[in-house]
Amino acid sequence: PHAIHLKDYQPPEFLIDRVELHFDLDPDRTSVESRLELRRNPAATRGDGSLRLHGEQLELETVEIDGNPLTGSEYVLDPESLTLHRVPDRFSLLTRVRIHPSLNTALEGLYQSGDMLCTQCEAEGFRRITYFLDRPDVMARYTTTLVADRARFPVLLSNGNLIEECRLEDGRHLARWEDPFPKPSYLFALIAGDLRAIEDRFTTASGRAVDLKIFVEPHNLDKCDHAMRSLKKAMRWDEERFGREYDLDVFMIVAVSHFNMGAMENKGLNVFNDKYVLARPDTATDADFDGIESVIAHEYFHNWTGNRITCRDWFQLSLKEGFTVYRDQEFSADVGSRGVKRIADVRLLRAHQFAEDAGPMAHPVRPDSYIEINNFYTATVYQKGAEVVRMQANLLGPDAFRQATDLYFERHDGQAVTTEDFVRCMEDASGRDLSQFRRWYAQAGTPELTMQGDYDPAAGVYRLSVRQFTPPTPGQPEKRPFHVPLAIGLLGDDGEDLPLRLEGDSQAPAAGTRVLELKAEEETFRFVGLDSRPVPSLLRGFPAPVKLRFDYGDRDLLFLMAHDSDGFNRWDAAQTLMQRLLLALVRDPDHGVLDAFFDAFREALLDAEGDRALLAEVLTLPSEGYLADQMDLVDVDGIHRARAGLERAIGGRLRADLLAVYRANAAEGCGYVFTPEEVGRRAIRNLALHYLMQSPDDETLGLCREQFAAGDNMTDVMAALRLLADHGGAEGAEALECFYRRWSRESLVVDKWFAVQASSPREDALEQVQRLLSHPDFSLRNPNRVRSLVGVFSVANQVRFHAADGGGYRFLADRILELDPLNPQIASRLLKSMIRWRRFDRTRQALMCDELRRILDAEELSKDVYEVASKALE
Ligand code: BAL
Ligand code: ZN
Repeated sequence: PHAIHLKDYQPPEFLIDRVELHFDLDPDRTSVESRLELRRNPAATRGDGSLRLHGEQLELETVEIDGNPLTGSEYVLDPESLTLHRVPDRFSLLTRVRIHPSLNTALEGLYQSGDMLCTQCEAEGFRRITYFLDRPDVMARYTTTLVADRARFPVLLSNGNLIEECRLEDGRHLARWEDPFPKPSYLFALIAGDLRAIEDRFTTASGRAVDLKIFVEPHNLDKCDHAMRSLKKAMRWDEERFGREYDLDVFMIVAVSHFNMGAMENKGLNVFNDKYVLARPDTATDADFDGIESVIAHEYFHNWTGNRITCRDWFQLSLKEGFTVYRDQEFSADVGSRGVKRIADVRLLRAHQFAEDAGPMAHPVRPDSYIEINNFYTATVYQKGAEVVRMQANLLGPDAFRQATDLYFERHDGQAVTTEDFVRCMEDASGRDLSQFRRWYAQAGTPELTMQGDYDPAAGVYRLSVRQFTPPTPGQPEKRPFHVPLAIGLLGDDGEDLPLRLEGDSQAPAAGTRVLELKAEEETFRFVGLDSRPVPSLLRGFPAPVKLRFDYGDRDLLFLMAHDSDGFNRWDAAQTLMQRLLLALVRDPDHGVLDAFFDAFREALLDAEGDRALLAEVLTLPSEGYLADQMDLVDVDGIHRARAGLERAIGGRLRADLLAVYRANAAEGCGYVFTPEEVGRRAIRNLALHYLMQSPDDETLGLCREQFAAGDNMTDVMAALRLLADHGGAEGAEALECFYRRWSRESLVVDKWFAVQASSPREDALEQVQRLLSHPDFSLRNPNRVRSLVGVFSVANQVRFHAADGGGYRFLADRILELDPLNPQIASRLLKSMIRWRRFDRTRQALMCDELRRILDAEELSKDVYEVASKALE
């Protein structure tokens, strides 16, 4: 396999203006006829004049140019393309191919999921449907005709508006769809199935009526209300916040049970992993409701950021993904709790993106090269990309940022553009110079900011010096300084914010947060007019994707935790304290825990006034994975022992308080509602139960059993099930058995049942996971099921996956080798939990490397797995 480089980008030699597709659909044998109107691209700079169309796994039957059939000697076919030499400057090309959806286990292109047929074309799936210029900078208008058996596939959908429907002979029927907007092939979609829809209507700001339809299999019709509510909220929000209106007469969502990604933003026809559509209070948790709201919004927002304006090439993926994640984050913050949302997003970034930046697959937000683009749908492109947009929004301020996004939509509508075009709009609308800022797109790695503060009482000056350093990443041994926004506050003795007056300021600013801009490798900021030593509140709201090193004393952290006006930094201070304590306990199990820690924990726990969701975040210990990331050499067992020990100690020492919180936060009988307040109430209550169950007695076990049996909502039932299953014994087995019996027909709930067992820290977890491989409900062909068992075990069960005997590694490598021939995308994703082997002890290093080599030695490895395994061993 060879790498593709950004520096080699060339505009396409041909453009396609119109596409007419005709599908004769059958799961075993589908015929695809395609008519393309092609012309030479006047902007093309290079080429030999021939037309090379992408195509994979297609059985070619016919090729015609302007109605004249070509013979086999007039074109060249290879497994990846169809090349036509000597073509006119403008012509019509007809091809007819056969494909086999039921044999398509990779779930790219046209495939069968259950009884339906569906497509996934991003990034390069369209070439498995027909021969095409399958690259995002070729944008065309599509008309799609679908023909299928009427009884088996009564619903036939594609992009755009329905323009014709009729019955045909032999029980078949036809539907024709026309999409008036030019689009790249990765946004093509079709669906055929026996589906039902819930329908609604949305009137846009300018008065256009849009039909909204969510299609699901008939038995899921009662689980679509939350998705529909979320969609309407997202449509209104995008009008109000970004001035973006929807542009077709109909917006459709289809829920599919076999899906590699979370969802896909195909024009007018979003196809979703059903996990991000289906929810009823008794089948889905608060986290599921939350995920649905944000993914529905994310895909909808792509209509402007991705579809109307798309990417020139796949190196620009973050142009649409980073911006759209930023948009969905802001939406969730506005409709839910802004503080809690920011914490959740930063937790995710630190856990996944920082880890990616520190490993062998580290890459910039705009990568320079790839072997397989599917490997670059990463936390860096998505989450760090969103942070890069957020920094620009904050540097410009809300008004200028809105002007800049308006300019972007106006200037580039209908085009395929680059991240550079995006930044230029930010500059042109605001007059700001972002030349140094652009490094965020080009340089990989997480900058480390080392700060030092010192107070001069005689002068009343607080000096804050900041040094930035970004560690080397593969292919980038040295980094140049970033342009980093620093949002900072200073707290006085009473915990109130002080005015941040810099030396040279003509007037004193108001007390609060001030955004400084770091550009050099090292800078010192001098704050004047301070009567006593302030406590600095650094990086408020997490203004940049960086790591902070500042030598806080424990007392300062406790002070910030209690007083900081910035909720994010109150949480961060608590996390730093807990992390510090846990790492000390890893190094020395006899380190002991001061009473002051339990006192602060109790004080926060009993804060009746506070936002409960925020409180639950503050009182949750950093995860084992996150603690591992803070160590040069990961002590797998030490981390588990220390964290479990501290949880037990909290559960024991604060038993009475936790019980009181558990009881005080009982539901008040109004049934399940998904509001920030109720989500917060359930979160703090289940956290209290979690701590209590770390050293359970008859009373807490009884509470847990009661909650499991009585819970009318999946949030509470799952919380109790997890605790009972981890507790083990007859109780655990019984709860698991009872849960399975009740929910065995609800696939998404069965996923939870697998996941609970896969993430259990119980010593026999791997044996149990091995047994579950032979469970009749387990299938390697369903990505959600694979993720719930194999993915959860390898990502969310550090102590058992990294067991010193290497059993976890062997298990994962075996699954990857089984999966790779079926579904390379999923196989390659699973592999990512074994690539940071350098951080472990020699024994584990050797075990992981053996498995990586075993994988690389396999015959006919996919490009996806090859790229990850080979980079891991470089
Ligand atoms: N475009 C792939 C799925 C998503 O990010 O929306
Ligand atoms: Zn996206």
